[in-house]
Amino acid sequence: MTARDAHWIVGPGALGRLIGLSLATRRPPIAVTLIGRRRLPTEQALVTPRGDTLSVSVATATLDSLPAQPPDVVHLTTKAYAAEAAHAALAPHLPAGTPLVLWQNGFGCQPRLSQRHDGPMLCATTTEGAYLEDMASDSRVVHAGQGETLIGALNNTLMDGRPHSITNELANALATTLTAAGLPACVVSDIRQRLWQKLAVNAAINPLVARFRIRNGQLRDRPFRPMVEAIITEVAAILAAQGIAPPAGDGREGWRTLVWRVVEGTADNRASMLQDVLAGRPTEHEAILGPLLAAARAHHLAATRLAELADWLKARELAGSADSC
Ligand code: KPL
Repeated sequence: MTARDAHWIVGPGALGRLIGLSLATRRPPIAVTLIGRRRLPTEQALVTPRGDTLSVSVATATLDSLPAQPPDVVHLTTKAYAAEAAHAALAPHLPAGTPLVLWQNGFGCQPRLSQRHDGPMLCATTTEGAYLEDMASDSRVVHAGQGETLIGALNNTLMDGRPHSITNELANALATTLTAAGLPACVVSDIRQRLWQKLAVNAAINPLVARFRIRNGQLRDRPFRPMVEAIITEVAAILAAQGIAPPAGDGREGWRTLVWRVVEGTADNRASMLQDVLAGRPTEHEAILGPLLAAARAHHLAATRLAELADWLKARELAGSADSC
């Protein structure tokens, strides 16, 4: 990956726009094309965490009318439930060997796309905070909180166990590029673990705050605190059976520390799933709760609380309304 590479951002929601506009404002700037279902304005604005507004000109396109010039790297930044359809629409137009970076939450589409994509594939998980402002003009993203991005390959070894040099080189180059664009990134050798760790946090926070329409910090109070604790108990047992450890500490205590730290750090946030529910959009429940429930079934473990929340989120979607409480 070089400074002259062309990056396609497919699924330019808040995160995609943050990545695209950060790359495009880098010096020297990187060629970025934002590709969505509808064409976005080419004049975009990025509000930095310090409150400065940067004006950015980028190319834009749609999945139905892609640029003639192929990309050097594709970032798939759609919601998890839309990733596979977007990849299917895109794949016939990509030269074999085009690198793909998946930015989805949860652990659903990543293993499936790693089987399907004809080229090196990286996964990224990020704690950068961003939201779209001024939805009517569709041209302004706010970089609300500085975070950290971890990048790695799901299948990082060759048949003989040696590290795959292309994905390693690519991961290092991408981490350097993102860091230089103001999005600090590191390469990790255990991205599968990292994706599951983020999934565990999302499973303990997102469905509850979406169900009860509360900010993350309200989970610290009754009646929600015992609900979070009960979910952590289920998640800890499932992840122990899956061989996934918390980032620090052991077992249930390690997961408790992680979840409550994130609740504390994001106390004022409206979590992404709550935002989806309030806007009447589908949620990422399949990608976040689906893998946990499948693992619980496989290991014959109880997951009553997780299943109840998944049922509520599914029912809400079937009813086609944001108000089916
Ligand atoms: O990742 C998040 C989300 O909103 O999806 C958390 C960590 C829950 C912060 O709100």
